[in-house]
Amino acid sequence: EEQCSLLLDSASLFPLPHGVTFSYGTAGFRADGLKLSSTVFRAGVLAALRSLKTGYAVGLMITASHNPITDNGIKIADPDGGMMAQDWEPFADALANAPDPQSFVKLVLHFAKEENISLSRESSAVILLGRDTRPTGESLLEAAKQGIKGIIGSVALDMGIVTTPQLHWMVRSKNMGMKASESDYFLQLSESFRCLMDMVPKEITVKGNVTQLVVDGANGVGGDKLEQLKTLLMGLQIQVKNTSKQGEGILNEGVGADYVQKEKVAPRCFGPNDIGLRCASLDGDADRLVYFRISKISSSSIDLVDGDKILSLFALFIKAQLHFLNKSESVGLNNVLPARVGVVQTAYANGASTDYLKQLGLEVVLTPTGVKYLHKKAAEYDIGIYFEANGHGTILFSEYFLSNLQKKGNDLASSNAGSEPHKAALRLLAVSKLINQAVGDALSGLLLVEVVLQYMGWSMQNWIELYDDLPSRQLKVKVADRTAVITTNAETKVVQPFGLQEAIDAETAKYHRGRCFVRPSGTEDIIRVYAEAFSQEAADSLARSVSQHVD
Ligand code: 16G
Ligand code: ZN
Repeated sequence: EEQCSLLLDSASLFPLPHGVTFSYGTAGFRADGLKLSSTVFRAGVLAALRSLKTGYAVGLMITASHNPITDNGIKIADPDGGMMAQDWEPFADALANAPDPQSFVKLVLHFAKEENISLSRESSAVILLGRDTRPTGESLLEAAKQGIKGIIGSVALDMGIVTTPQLHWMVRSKNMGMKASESDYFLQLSESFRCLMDMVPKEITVKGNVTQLVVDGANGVGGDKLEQLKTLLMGLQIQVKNTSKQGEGILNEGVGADYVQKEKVAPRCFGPNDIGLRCASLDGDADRLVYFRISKISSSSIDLVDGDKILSLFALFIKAQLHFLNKSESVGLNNVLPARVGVVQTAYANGASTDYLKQLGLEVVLTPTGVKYLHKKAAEYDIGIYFEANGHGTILFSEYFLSNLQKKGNDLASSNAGSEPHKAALRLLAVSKLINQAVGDALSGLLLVEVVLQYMGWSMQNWIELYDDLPSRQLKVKVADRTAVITTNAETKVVQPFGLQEAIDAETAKYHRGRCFVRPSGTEDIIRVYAEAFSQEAADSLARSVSQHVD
């Protein structure tokens, strides 16, 4: 009764805007920030229910990532720090689109009953709130708090302005009974980074300006956080540009990882002074990371090091450590710690990267686009490394493997301290603390890249030359109804409309090393076309001709 009238009253304060349909989509609700109050309020209620259902804290992040500054969005982090379980998405959609307060409350009560969620005074939900730097963030945060308050006994903990991965990390850490503040996050990253740096072999001579890095903060939250983090780091000189300080520029406008990766150009505020340097770019909420180098020939063109190449660098490093760890002459065969390593990519992964990873002897699997799919797959392995070409990714370690690794590390510390296997165990343990276990994290990813480059003694050039990307082209096609295109096999094959896949196959067959797929975007009202071939002209032409079949 009391619960019912409380919800009804507060829901009335956040009327649904006219003519918009909300969909939880690939990465939460996204829309014009001024039209999102009702959605965010309702997501607050949803988060409280999710916390009640699971018995743990959940997260609520207000961000629209790499999208324009006027957009905003909201997504829920589950107790393990990952994305909200997919089986709750239909309910999220229903809640967000309930036409009036009455039907909204009815839905909530019905769902709570169905899911056995008790809405009594005794139960209490905990929700960690975070937002990025968008101007609509502050008022949307209030709407979220109202939604949380709408469920009796719920507590909102405001984490302030944070990166998306920081919030996911906090949720995970809190639920694991660990310290979970921002300074704990910085401490964990900087300490595990230092531990890895201390174990960089001394004999390795570093070629080129290996400790110098210039970072594009996308005029978002990531640049500012990196400025804070870098004061705790030794052995690395980081210059941050586009930090969102007054007057520097606008969030995601001509800057950021999405822009750099899709347009293959340098972000704003990068120029002749940066030619040849190792540069990195974060996206607006710092869950994506790409590297690039401004070419010596023309400052408008860059050598891009995308998520695939970051993944390849990490895979190489992990593989080397596992090799040292299991060197039979030093540990005895029965002492080998087997690890099932899996690499997870999407259809957007450059074909050259997939070839490279397979040639390393790694198991490579594809999933549909979207972190929720990659993450889930990667979690099936002892060590699962996943990356989208756009720069979102991380390395997951299973609890089982980590506890064995810890044991093995302890054994080696007493029997063989300072040996290669011992160091390898310590390195892997440090990586598991440095790299975000909840979600892809540009800041922790950046630190791992930097330490691995130093470990290998690699310059930017060495990394770029790991393999040559096949030329590719991405196009968008506006269609009346994007849901008309249905795909299968991790989005590599079209099943509907009938005949489209045959047309794609026929076009693709015309090109040496041709590969092409189309899929409906999960974030925009368009169909995306991706094509790859032996030359840029061929990739362009393949993408163009397939686009005409989609239209
Ligand atoms: C979202 C996803 C990203 C994916 C992109 C695809 C998360 C956290 N983010 O940004 O992983 O690559 O959508 O967008 O899942 P699209 O469906 O429009 O191509
Ligand atoms: Zn993002």
